[in-house]
Amino acid sequence: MKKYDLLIKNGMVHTAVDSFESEIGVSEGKITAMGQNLGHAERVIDAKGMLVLPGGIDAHCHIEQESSTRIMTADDFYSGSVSAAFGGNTTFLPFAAQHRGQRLRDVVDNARERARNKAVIDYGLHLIISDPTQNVLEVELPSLIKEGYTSFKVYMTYEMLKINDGEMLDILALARRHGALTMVHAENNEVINWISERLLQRGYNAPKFHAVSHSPVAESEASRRAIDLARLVDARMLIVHVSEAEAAHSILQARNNELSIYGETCPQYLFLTAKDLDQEGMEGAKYCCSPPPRDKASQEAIWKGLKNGTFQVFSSDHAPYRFDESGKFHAGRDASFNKIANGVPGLETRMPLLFSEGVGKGRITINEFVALTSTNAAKIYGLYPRKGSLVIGSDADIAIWDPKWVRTIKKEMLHDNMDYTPYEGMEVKGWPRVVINRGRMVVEEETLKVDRGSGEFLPRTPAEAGRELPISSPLSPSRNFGAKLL
Ligand code: DUC
Ligand code: ZN
Ligand code: ZN
Repeated sequence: MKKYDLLIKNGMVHTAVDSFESEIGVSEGKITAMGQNLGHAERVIDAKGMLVLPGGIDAHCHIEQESSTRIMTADDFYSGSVSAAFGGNTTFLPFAAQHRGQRLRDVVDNARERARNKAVIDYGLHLIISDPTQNVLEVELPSLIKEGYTSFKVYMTYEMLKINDGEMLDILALARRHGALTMVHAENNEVINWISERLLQRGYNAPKFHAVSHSPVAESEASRRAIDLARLVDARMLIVHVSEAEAAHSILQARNNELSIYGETCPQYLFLTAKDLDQEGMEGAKYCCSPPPRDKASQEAIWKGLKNGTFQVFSSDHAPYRFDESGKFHAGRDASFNKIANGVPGLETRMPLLFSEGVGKGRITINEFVALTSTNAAKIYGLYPRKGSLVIGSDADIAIWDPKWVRTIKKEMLHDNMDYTPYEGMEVKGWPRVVINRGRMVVEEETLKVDRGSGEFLPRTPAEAGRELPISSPLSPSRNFGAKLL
């Protein structure tokens, strides 16, 4: 009699808190046993020499999404999810993006329809809110939060997306009442516009000036302001894609003051710099994202933040715009820096890059790697313990990593729908060989094994229960305090 559908043997299991030898028994998509000599199974995987990790959760990616200037991302829910899977992910969290004038309900229905027959791994959806009308705040958001859309991103920059401080307070207060989480793109729009105007007046149009216009001061000021607004109404907030030292410092300071402020960073702030934007012709457009890559000192500050508890989440911010008129050059081949589509791809390379440069080079432990790429996102975004760990009862979302697999990143080996990768030519050591989602073999022998549309939508739980979940980091988890204003 076969006891399990699947048994993983001889591997070393690593979670966010522990490393231990254990077999894993899987039945009907769940982990049903862990321990030694578990018995027989329909299918046995010998993971000798491999690392058995929770599947990755990419908590920030833009998939089949129209930008505010109505450019469609190059990846749909099929290519995006396939690419994510080949990079070790079993869950991803793209956005349902509201543009001004749109009903949130329509936006969500549309995103659900786009994902339904395409995603090959499990997915949830964050919202993007650009038009917080009374109806959005009083009717649509409360009911969508109850249905499992428990987090939303707001922008402090981009003309067609940005909200003002009063609107941010409305959203934060609403989020606090309903146990949702506000994610903030923190850059001061006025600062960016002020610098951009002066650059353009002087004829400085090249891609490299994107990094000049998006000054670190724009990011640090907006991050501080956003944190203060959250403090005022005692709301949880996650500052996304942090690129530089001062914003990172503000987050850590807020956390040390027991505010429920979380921080996210991304590969582009560890492995790229503003120098990448400074190339012949328009080549630098490939690296234009916001905030932009900075300098070596900023990279070091971001590495430090991954270690000292500033950042809980490491996401890709995959925003795939091809190097052609459908994407980067939607405003023309010789467009000035402020008209180039913002974003870099990174779903598939996020974890291998951090594994190789972080774990492989001793900057972070394997357990910190698991926390940053999977467990903390599950906790913060209401998916834990179903996702994000390897425990009895959780979904069998497992990535079996070969720590010795050396690969040179090349566009051709990736599975997204992009025509470049910013990490072309980088050598990495360590990549997942087998990726399993709810017990289904998704990737094996460098081949996709599941059907289009076989990923499941994940409604998420609002935070009251999740609010106090300890986040793995050297520093203690934050706890809200302050006036109960609301
Ligand atoms: N910046 C964003 O805010 N979103 C997508 C990509 C980018 O560069
Ligand atoms: Zn953003
Ligand atoms: Zn983004």
